[in-house]
Amino acid sequence: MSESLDRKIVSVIGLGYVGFPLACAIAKNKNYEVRGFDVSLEKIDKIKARISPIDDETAIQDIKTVSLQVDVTSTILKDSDIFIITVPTPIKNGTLPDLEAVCAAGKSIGAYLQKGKNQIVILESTVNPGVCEENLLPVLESVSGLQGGIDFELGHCPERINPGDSRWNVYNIPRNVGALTPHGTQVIAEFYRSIINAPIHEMASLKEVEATKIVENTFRDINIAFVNELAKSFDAMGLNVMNVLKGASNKPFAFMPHFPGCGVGGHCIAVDPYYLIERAAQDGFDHQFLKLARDINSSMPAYTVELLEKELQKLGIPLSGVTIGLLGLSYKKNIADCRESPALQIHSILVARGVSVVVFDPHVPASSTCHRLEDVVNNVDALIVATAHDEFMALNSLSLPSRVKVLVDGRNCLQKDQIQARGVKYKGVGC
Ligand code: SAJ
Repeated sequence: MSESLDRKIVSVIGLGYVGFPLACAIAKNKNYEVRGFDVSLEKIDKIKARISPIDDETAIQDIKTVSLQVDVTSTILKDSDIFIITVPTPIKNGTLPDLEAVCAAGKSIGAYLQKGKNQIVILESTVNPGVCEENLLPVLESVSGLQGGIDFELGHCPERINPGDSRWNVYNIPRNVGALTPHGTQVIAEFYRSIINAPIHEMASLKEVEATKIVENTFRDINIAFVNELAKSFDAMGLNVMNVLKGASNKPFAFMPHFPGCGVGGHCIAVDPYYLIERAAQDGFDHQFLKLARDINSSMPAYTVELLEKELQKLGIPLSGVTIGLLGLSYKKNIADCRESPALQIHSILVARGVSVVVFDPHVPASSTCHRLEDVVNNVDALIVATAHDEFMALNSLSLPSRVKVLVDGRNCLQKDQIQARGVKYKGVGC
């Protein structure tokens, strides 16, 4: 590929919460003609109608003005100079990395790699150290018959999109870059510098770049596990973990607060540690600490149901005989994504215990059995808040019928005193 990046065709494979904002950002730079490939016809049709397929304010605005050629067939990748892979990297069978989408993208791209064009393939999806060279590169080389690092470049620039974040977006989040060759790292870094107004850090090792993102998210998982275990300990001790964390947070250095809750969901934090655990095991290392943190976080949905059962028992009410209002299905506040959501696990546990459950999530209407907060609270004996949606803050002032005996706040997001003042027993996670 020539040093100059003028008038280059850039293809983005995977138009979800990572790929779609990225495609829009690239299209805003007139040096690029942007193509988009996704297997979802629904996404493609929305984009063609200039409707964002994701709930992201920046992307919702961008799609109104940028030019994107999108399609569900990979022929749209033909003649691309740069291919960017932004497909999901989930887990399968509970804890195993699933690289199916990455390898499928590699097969599609491999068909369009041509000798002498010096094309670039960039993986943005979150993966463990080694995936680029051990999994993706062999697919690209076998399909194209070309050699990575010589006929084409392969690089990694881990995505850092934070769904629902109004401050950090694709344009202003710093990025790390690595590639098979130092020259490749430099060219890819220059490409990202042409679309992102934040530092782009060139790293010497492709595996170390892959490791940065896994480390970032595993760091978050273990810190959440720490406060979740504290919550269980302080529940037994009768201490309020939120007050303790608030106090610890006024230390001006060396303390970064995380908060306990009904569990860790999403396709990043709840998933990424398993990629590192599994890859390290291949080299004979057992990540005991990371696995323990995953076990603690995975125990929180059941712990939340336990808290409810204990509070009902204190009132002489068996769990099996009540109707529960489950408020929130998505894994994080004010978004609709339910992947790995603890709320879904809480729902399954309640149903397995023979409890009737009324579900309301204003961001997930299709899976809700009720569509107004008032209708939930007027028809249940107890409530579990599993997602801290803004809409649920109304519970701090909403009149609650005498039938509602207990409210378990799975995100410690409500005002305990205001709830209790209306005769409802409030129990938070660790408070
Ligand atoms: N959670 C807790 N306690 C906390 C923080 C989160 O229980 O203190 C739970 C959330 O409720 C949720 C899960 O963990 O169920 C994940 O929450 P998250 O805020 O980490 O949100 P994600 O999964 O969207 O993580 C993204 C990640 N961004 C990327 O991977 C690029 C992560 O690296 C960010 O740190 C995170 O956003 C963020 O900071 O919000």
